[in-house]
Amino acid sequence: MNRSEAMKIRRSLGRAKLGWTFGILLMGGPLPTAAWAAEANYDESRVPDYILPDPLRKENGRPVKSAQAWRDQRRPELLRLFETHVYGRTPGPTKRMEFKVRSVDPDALGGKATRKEVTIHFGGAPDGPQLRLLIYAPNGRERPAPAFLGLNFNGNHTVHADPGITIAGGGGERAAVPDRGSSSRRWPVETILDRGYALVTAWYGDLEPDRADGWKEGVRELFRPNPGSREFPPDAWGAIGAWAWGLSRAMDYLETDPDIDRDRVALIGHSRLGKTALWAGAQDERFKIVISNNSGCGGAALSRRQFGETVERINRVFPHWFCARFKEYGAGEDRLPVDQHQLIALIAPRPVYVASAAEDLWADPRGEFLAALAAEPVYRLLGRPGLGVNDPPPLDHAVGDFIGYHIRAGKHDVTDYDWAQYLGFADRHFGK
Ligand code: GTR
Repeated sequence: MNRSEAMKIRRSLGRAKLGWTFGILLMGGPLPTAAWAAEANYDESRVPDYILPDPLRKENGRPVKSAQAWRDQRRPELLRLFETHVYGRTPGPTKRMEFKVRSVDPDALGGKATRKEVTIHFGGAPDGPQLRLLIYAPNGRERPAPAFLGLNFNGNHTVHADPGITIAGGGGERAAVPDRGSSSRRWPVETILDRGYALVTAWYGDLEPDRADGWKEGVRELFRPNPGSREFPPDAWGAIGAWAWGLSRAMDYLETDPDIDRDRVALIGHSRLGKTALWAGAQDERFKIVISNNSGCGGAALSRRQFGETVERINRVFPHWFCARFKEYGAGEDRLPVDQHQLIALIAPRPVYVASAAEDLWADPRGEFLAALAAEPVYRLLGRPGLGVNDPPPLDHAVGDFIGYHIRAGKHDVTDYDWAQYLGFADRHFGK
């Protein structure tokens, strides 16, 4: 992206900022008060000047001008840059993988759905790492169902109070096993089913516990030439890579499930799992829609803006999420050979949805919008209309075609409003 384009984007967002701030003040919502939030920059005038790397052009190279050149050259090149500098390299499918259907209830949720629990075993050992999928497929349909697939934070039994769900998985960073249905507010299972979609979910901690030494117990260990060692090459994958890899393995299973339409699987993730969904969707083209809910730094937000959470801070607090080399950029985002708009562009021409929340300044809503906007040239090259606007929309007003965007009133969360937009977006793109 050249300087004038970058400046244009910045100017248009400069105007929008006023509207958002105004909205937040009107709602009287609390701004983040924790110490970490206080040290972060939330002042738009202190956002440094920056130039975004061009999604269509290698530094000092010629711009890619055809869909074929994008596909054959630029796309693989960008993927490699994200592997080398941000998320680390993802290995292939797996050494030995086995699907075991644990339970099927064709009469779940009062007859609305068929509930299935399927365990994917990795590495050939029954007590090795495994991913436990919970699947609800709508009943009374004639064809395989399109599906939403997303990892959950606290265990499958937290997405719905359904007593038939096996209690499995803990609470991520929390120790105690949370109650049944305790995250159900974020998973409108009945609504999803009523709209004709299946829901597939799994606890992210099955793939790797979310803590600095979680690698010892997760899938990354299966692939290391030196298991147990604390030495990681600079481009060895981090936990986000491992979680994303698990989503692809879930997809491997879904391709074999007769209840699921493998050509209409939408990937969804919130926050760190939104970062994960974007990285999984960038790598694996079997995901036909990718949805990032409040994914922020290392997700949909531009790193170069250093607004809210920064590369320095995310690497310090979550050293296990990214590859070791990413830590070099905490002291200089402008040296990063990529920025997050290029991650969004890697999903093109497939539909992608980026959602922000007005009070979630930590995730830099404006940086998320800007990244979506700056991914547009790739969609355009591939003949797909993107956002269709140059300025962020008002609160609670969804925009876009192949790139969807909204900024919802309220906090960092997944709400019914968010889901209503995602269901509409999927209806439109899956031709329902
Ligand atoms: C925060 C982190 C964010 C976001 C969030 C979440 O602590 O700084 O990047 O990922 O957690 O996942 O809930």
